[in-house]
This record gives sequence, structure tokens and C-alpha cells, in this order.
Amino acid sequence: MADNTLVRDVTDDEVAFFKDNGWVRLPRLVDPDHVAVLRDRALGRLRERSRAVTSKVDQAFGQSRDVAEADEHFRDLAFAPALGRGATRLLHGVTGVRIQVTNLLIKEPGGGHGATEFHQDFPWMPMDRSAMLTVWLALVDVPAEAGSLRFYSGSHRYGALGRSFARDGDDQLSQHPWLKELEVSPPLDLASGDATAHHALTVHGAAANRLGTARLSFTVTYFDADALYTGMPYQQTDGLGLTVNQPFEHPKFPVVAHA
Ligand SMILES: O=C(O)CCC(=O)C(=O)O
Repeated sequence: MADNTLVRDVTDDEVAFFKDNGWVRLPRLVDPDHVAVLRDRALGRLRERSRAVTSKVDQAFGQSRDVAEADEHFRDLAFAPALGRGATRLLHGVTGVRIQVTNLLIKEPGGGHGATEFHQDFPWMPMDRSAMLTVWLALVDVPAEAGSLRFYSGSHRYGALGRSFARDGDDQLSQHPWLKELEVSPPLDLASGDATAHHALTVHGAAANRLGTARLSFTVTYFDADALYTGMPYQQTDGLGLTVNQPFEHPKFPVVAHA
């Protein structure tokens, strides 16, 4: 993928907004013509996914995890230098990033999937530091009524607030009613190729899809390349042979940007 043509750089204003709010909107991050190619590939992959509903997450959206390992188009995007640079700048104070996971998400309309309850991503992670973010790229137009993400602005400054999706009634608002004192991001109408980025400590969620067509997105999660493995049990990392208190030196966690 040719850098600076299909993926743009993140601007200084976007970096500043993310630092204050823990999330940012990134209009036209990826060229919409290229996104049309990605969309077709995404639909093919998602058709093959397991439809088993074994967790609360499965009730909120369907997934095709590690898509960049299986499809060079998504690999090229996850490795795009502009994205690696952007993630490094957004994550203030890190010198480089690794990929934690790539994913395709589908939120079906008409009761197929419900709302994504408000949660933080970090409490599940076996990293010794929280510098981590997810870029959520719209592969179709995602008006607010399709369930674009909403964020509690500034919630990334309150540390790890606990796991959600683990027990009934454990969304972040139920666990921490004081979050309502924070501003919620406005309902976002995203065009295909627009993205949002959110910090792994930012409380976020999404309404059910009321649009009538599927909400489709590609996500890539980047984390501090210098983070150390804690050994906390986690399905993705269990059995990979990672060493506790050492960096994530493994092909599953490639470095995409480093000073
Ligand atoms: O797309 C959604 O509804 C939720 C996605 C999410 O929580 C994430 O990417 O961290």
C-alpha cells in the first residue's frame, strides 16, 4: 500500500483532541474507493464466521478476528505507516506500537444484535501498561442510527474501572453511575472511510443498529511496543510462550512503528 495516498496522517488537532477526550473522530482516514474493495472482502470473511452466541459480546456484534493474518489487504492497512505513526502520536509518550488484534465487526439490524454495553477494553488485557487504542474504521456509511460508537469523554483519566461483559448488569454506567457527570460524545454520522479512535481506558459503547442494513467495520488495536507481558490469563495470549515481564516478542504482535 502506498503511504499517504490511501491512508492519511493524523493531524496535530486530532492528537490534541484525543489527549483531552480519550477518543477522536478521523474523517476520511482511508480513501473511500479503497474501502469499497475492503468491504467486499469483509463481507466474504464475515459470511464464514461462526454464528455461535457464547458470550455477551456475541449478542452485541459478530466478529472475524485476526483478519489481517488471513487477508493481505487488511494486513497492508494495519501496517500502513501512517496508521502506525498516528497510533504512536495519539498514545502520548510511547516510542512505537505493536498490533494487538485486527478484527471485522458486524452489527446486524432488526434484532440480530443488541446494543454494545458501555465498557473499557483494557481490564481484560495482559499488558503491564495501558497505552493502547483501537482504530474503528467504517466500511459502509455508519450513521448514528446504525450504532456508531459513543464515548465518555475524559473517562480514560480514571484508570481501570473493571470488566464488563462478564456478569449481568456489569456495564460501566451500572458499576460507576458517576460517569454520567462526564460528557458523552455526540451521535456520530460516519461515512465509509471515516474512523474513530479510542483509548483502551475510554468507556465506550454503541446503540443497537436501527438502520435496516448491517453496520460493518474494521478495527485495529495498537499498544505500546515496550509493554511487558504480565501473564494474566487471556485467550489470545495463553499458550503462545510469551515470557512474563518481557515485551510481546511474537509474530502475533508485530511492531508497526518504532522510533
Ligand atoms: O463496535 C462495537 O459496537 C464495539 C467495538 C468495541 O468495543 C471496540 O472496538 O473496542
